[in-house]
Amino acid sequence: MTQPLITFSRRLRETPFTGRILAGGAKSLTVYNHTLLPSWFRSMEEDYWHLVEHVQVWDVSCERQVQLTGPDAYKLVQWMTPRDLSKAQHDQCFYVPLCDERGHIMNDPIAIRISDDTWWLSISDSDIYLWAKGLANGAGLDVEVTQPRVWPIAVQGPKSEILMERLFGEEVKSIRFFRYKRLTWRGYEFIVARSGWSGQGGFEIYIDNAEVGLDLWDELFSRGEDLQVGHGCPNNIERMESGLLSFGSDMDYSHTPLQCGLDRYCHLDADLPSMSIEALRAQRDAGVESRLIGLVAPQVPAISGHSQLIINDEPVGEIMSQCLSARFDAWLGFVMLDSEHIDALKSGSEEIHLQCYDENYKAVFSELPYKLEEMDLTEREDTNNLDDMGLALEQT
Ligand code: THG
Repeated sequence: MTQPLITFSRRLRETPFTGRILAGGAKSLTVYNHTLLPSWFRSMEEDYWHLVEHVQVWDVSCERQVQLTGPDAYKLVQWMTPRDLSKAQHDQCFYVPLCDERGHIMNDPIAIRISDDTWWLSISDSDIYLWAKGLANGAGLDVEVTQPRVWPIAVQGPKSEILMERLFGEEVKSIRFFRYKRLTWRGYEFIVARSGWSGQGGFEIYIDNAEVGLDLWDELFSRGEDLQVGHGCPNNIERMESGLLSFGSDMDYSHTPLQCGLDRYCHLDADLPSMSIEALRAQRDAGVESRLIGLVAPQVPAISGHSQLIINDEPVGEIMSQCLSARFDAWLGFVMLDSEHIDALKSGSEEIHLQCYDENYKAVFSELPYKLEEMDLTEREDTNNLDDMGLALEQT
């Protein structure tokens, strides 16, 4: 399928690494926070296998930092999230739903405590800079909201620690999950966190100097040759298998974290000055009307934006994200489904089918994250070229 081109301009931001990812063979790009983000290099599947076996360097500059700095920085971030950040240490990162007064999700960034009075929100795809500025100014808070020139890059995959140690030394190994350290490379200090949008383990480096960042990027590749380091980017198949959510796809402004299985990031019994607490408590007590679940349909030939879910001949639910697993012969869907149907599927009183190109395939219910190894699926032997099926358009 021929895809239209995207026209670059100053509105659509390049990153310091755009030249590198184009030279590295990025075949498809998407736009995230008004910024270019590669979506695959060789093919979605080949990228997947390379990621789970080796190490990749990702340009995730599009995960922009919204900086809150000033005496009221904590007050502002805590107002925006129902996750308790009151005991945050100076080296900590937190995955946080940001929610409005109705409890609806505005974004799901990683919040990073930089210092006593500075926080970074490493945002997903919505304009939190505007929301945070509006809140701060409207409430007269003593906090400055800015978007500093910081571009995160990710080093992901099972060999990421070996590669990172070669550049930053042994201290890299002591960084715990969702913690960061300030580590020096060629005399320049970077924030290095153990985090990243894959289930394969790895690090993120917050580049705040484009020139040094490019040299660092090049050295990751030159020192990682024997590890088969490669270009990569967040991979839709891998992140679905690992149960990582994508704001804008799996959930949007109309959903609450309680509908998305993000309950563990909502401290509803704590006495927090968060604007969403009351609405979320009410929703918890009343029960959610619909919820994000996983479906698995074995033996589906392709994915399609026109697929539908059917219970008792009626269309139900909404497919938020979908892919064909690389490992198993299975279609995977993240689906927003009415709670009534979820109960009926679990009890076995209803069956759900995926209707794809006029064929019906029985789907199996799963909570997220999936436990695919336990689901009695057939391992794939073929290597369908998924990109020929317009997958690049779907999997973003
Ligand atoms: N790294 C950085 N910024 C980001 C992302 C990132 N901004 C946008 C987007 N990704 C934010 N969304 C997520 C979603 C999930 C996770 C991280 C960011 C994640 N979740 C783990 C999980 O669900 O297993 C663990 C979360 C936890 O236990 O705290 O990693 O990737 N810089």
